[in-house]
Amino acid sequence: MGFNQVVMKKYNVCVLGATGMVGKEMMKVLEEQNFPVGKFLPLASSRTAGSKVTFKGQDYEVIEATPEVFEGMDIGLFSAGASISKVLAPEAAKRNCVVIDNTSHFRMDPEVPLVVPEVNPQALKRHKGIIANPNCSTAQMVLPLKPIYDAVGIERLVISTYQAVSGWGKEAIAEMYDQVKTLMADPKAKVEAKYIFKQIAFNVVPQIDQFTDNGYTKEEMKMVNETKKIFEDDSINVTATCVRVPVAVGHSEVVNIKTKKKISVEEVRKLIAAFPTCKVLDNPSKGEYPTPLECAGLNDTYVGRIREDISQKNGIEMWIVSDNLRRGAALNAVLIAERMIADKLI
Ligand code: 3JN
Repeated sequence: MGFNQVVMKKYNVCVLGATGMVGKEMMKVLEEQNFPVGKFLPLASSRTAGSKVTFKGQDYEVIEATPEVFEGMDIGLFSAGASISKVLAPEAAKRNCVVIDNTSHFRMDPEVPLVVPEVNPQALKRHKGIIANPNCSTAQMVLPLKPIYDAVGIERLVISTYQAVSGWGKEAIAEMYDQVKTLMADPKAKVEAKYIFKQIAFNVVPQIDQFTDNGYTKEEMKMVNETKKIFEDDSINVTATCVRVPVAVGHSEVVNIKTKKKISVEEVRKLIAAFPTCKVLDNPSKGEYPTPLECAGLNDTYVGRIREDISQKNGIEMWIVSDNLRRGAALNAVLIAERMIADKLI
């Protein structure tokens, strides 16, 4: 896959959060997609500014992000945390640098489009300089749901996620491996849980982000609210339970869908297989279904275990797996930029 423009215009691109996992993935995806980058500027907060990154074989020093650095930049891919985006995204937008923001800060702002380009590209037209990238779990889920929504409508979604530790940053991955190492040496050892809420090695943790007043976590409420916004449909009933599992990269989701009209499993398989960037890997007789280990490093979203829900009318059950750092973050952001260029919105 690559991005070939008819006119070889180049765009000045900055990546804010260049030393983080998603920022690094953004640079990798820009390279792989052959994105028409003119000037490149890796940015970070004062904490990590000064370190070095490599982009397209060239070393760059990471610059501290201040409002002035966005002068002359065309596109800013932001992934340095919600509080940083809150301050710097409007500053960048003011300077005609279109911001594609991977944090939660602007996602539910009615003035800001929340976009998965294969699902709701039309929302980009309303942009005012800032576009929000959905939460990783939402982004990968709405892709295979879209053709089902269009064909038969969706009444309710019951979601259970199995989320990789990389969603919580590189420190969380290190914590998992450290705990595994310690416990392999001494199964009775007490390990410290600093980043994930409880021990993640040989465990699963039903808490991602903080709890809210209704008993759901923030991550769960992100899935509920963002799904409705992306489909522009508040009538979809959504409930979610988000669980951290000891996987490095790749989020998995069980999604139970109650459709408005009946649809067969065969039809669902066909619709998803025909949808861009989705692949069906669903052959129970051969033991074929996706796992996060197999999907890590890949761009597509994989769907398996598609079956009729035997407990209700018009119910479909499926298993959705994707690389959370790519589809859920870096790739989605770059695809938004590509789409905006193709639609002459940048
Ligand atoms: O843990 C995960 O798998 C996803 C985490 C996402 C996340 C973590 C900290 C802050 C977000 C997000 O993208 O919603 C945020 C945030 O921007 O609020």
